[in-house]
Amino acid sequence: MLNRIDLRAEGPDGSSDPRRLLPRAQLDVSVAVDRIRPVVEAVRAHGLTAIRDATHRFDGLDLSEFRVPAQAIAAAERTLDDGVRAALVESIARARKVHLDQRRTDTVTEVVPGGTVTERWVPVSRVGLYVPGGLAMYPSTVVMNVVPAQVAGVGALVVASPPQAENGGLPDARVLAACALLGVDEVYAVGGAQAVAMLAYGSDVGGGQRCEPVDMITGPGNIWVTAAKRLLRGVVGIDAEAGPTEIAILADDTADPAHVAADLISQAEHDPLAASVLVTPSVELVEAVERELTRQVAATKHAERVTTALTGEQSGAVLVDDLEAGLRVVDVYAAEHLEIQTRDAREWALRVRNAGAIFVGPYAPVSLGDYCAGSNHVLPTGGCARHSSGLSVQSFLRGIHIVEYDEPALRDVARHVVTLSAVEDLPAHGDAVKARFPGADL
Ligand code: HSO
Ligand code: ZN
Repeated sequence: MLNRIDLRAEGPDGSSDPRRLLPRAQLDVSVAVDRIRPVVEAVRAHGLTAIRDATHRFDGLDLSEFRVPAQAIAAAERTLDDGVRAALVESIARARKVHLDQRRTDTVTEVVPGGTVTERWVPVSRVGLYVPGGLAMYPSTVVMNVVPAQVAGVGALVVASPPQAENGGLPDARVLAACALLGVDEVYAVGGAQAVAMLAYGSDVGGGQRCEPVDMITGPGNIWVTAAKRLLRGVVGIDAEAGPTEIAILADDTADPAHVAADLISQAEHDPLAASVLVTPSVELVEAVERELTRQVAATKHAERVTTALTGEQSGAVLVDDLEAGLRVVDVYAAEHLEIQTRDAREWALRVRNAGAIFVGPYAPVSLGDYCAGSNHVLPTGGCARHSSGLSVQSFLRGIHIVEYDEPALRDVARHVVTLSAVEDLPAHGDAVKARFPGADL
């Protein structure tokens, strides 16, 4: 089922580039940007009327008020199935525990006597979270975006999610229930590019209510939402662009093929473009995993999209000479999720340089991390793990430097400032310092 990529013949230097061998699916966001530009412009210019028009066109619903009433949010929570509530509560509690440990403390550095730089961590004031509706409807994603923002101290957190005809024009009930459990009470039944534009520019939303503009937008979305976020980057802060999900598994002959197959399938279930990659020196393991895939895929609910993902060119079984070579492969690939199922798994995990999150040993499958590990599931895809991390408390903080120098401390360094300003042919910079010390030879 998986493409076989045999790197053993390539020699011990591991020079083959798995980025070439395992091409990543590319979404053409730029075409979508041109398509949604008029919608974004209309919301900017006409606010509510444009949101109504777009909702009519894209969601097929005639709505005049878009703010979800507090009673509807509370009702969604009350009618939540007990098991689902318990699972969400546990997911929230574990995520909160981990994210509380990510809080930053301000630092004061005494650069010289009388001269200090304080780094103060200040949360973003107002954040908009986009929560998709339809195919990808994930209350867990509400948890993973809201928890770090709340722990960071974000003052106002608002959610936008498409109206659902089956829920009387409100967003999905499970999304509303997750908002209620997290204490988020400003929710809008707006989806697509019009939601991103509403969050970025602010708008009347009917019923005498208004959505004020946010400073930053996070959360996943379809190609139109991604395009709108790309278009509005700069007007507001935007988190990373999320591509199709990826799992890579570095395994040796100690791995259980049934677990490996189940984990490859679990992420393939998200999307026909999802990537599932096994990297191993063991031919026997690859063959056993193939047998398991055939058996398990036949029994899985979303067999069709799983099969498309597993057989796509973005997925494969990569044979390497040994785990050292395997480590080089997973580092170049820089997967969103990396599992290590080997002897001494922890030691291997600590040597990995590029991955969004690493899942160690037989009892830490990626799906644990998707819901209940405490870790965040909003992670860099498409090789971005080479330079970026997943969503965290830090994503919602800005480090502001506060510079305090007294007169002797400035006098002491003044000539260096004057020299550097002259080198850059910006003498007025130096003059601003000289103005403080009339008559001094600087
Ligand atoms: N694996 C997805 C997150 C998710 N899984 C949500 C289930 N629900 C991307 O990390
Ligand atoms: Zn998942």
